Amino acid sequence: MSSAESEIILHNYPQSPVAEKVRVALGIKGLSWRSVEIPRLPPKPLLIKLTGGYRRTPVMQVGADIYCDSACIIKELERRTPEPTFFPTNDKGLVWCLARWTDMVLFDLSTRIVLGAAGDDLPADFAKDRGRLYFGPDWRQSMKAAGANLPHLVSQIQAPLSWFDEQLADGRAFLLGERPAAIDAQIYFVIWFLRGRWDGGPPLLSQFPALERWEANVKAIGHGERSEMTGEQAIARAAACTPLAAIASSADDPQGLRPGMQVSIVSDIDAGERPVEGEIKAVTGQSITLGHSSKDLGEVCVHFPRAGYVVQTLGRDTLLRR
Ligand SMILES: N[C@@H](CCC(=O)N[C@@H](CS)C(=O)NCC(=O)O)C(=O)O
Repeated sequence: MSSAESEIILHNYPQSPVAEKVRVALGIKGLSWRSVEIPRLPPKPLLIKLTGGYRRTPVMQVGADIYCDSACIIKELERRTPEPTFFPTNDKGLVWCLARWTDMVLFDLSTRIVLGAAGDDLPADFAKDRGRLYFGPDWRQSMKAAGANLPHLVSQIQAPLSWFDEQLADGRAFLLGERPAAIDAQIYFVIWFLRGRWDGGPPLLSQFPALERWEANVKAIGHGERSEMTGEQAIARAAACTPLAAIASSADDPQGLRPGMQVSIVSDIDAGERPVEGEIKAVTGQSITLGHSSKDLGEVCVHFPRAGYVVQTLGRDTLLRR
């Protein structure tokens, strides 16, 4: 494989907290990577062409393989570059459970605080897009309610912040000890978001000295070695490469999913997102890979986690969600 084929490309934009999670993860591994800056708001034609419809940030590309969702990205980075490991202690399974909680509960709470506090100060197009994405169909009402309930929401984030502070109180450099781990990035991005995007962030965080010391340690890791690339170059890269995805399936898939089936996949949150459609290339209990192709792109494989996503065989008309 040529070095270009194995080059890591991250489709991201500077202000994205979930992209910051992955940038720190790349820093933990000390990796070189290419950054494609994508628009902060749709339309995102080049990204959508690669993913087949997934519009969230970030997306990782390696050749003609496209990895959607930070959980999928972190798993793939660990597979491609096992050392230094993201899991320096024997707690990998528990750490994934915790990371799922930070993605769902903690990040959701932090978006409610940041967007609820910003309220009418948000530009109208941004409020409309993120409102629907994070607050659901009745987003105007829910976002107003978040603003009105800010003291309650802050009370809900205070406990997790104190748990992190407790974990770090013995002076350790990182959450699991002296070596940085995936979970540092998977928690840090929420702290980065609260500090950078909400006036109340810095005074709240100053109540947690061990957490602030850790935050500085994580910040000092940096983002690895980054260089820019254009979206057009990323498309050309995908077109020039063949996807790696191996055919994999398990006999006891609860939905009977198998390679060759045509399916759609979308987040299980009602966020108004467009499902990605394609043919299953590989499916396990943890991940699913769909193949899709277009004239100027050739065949690409798009990888998703299984947890948090609804997969449906095409032809059924009811979308199952949580
Ligand atoms: N579960 C996804 C969540 C990604 C997510 O919500 N990212 C935010 C940015 S931080 C987003 O996509 N916002 C809308 C956008 O960028 O268009 C992941 O872990 O990657």
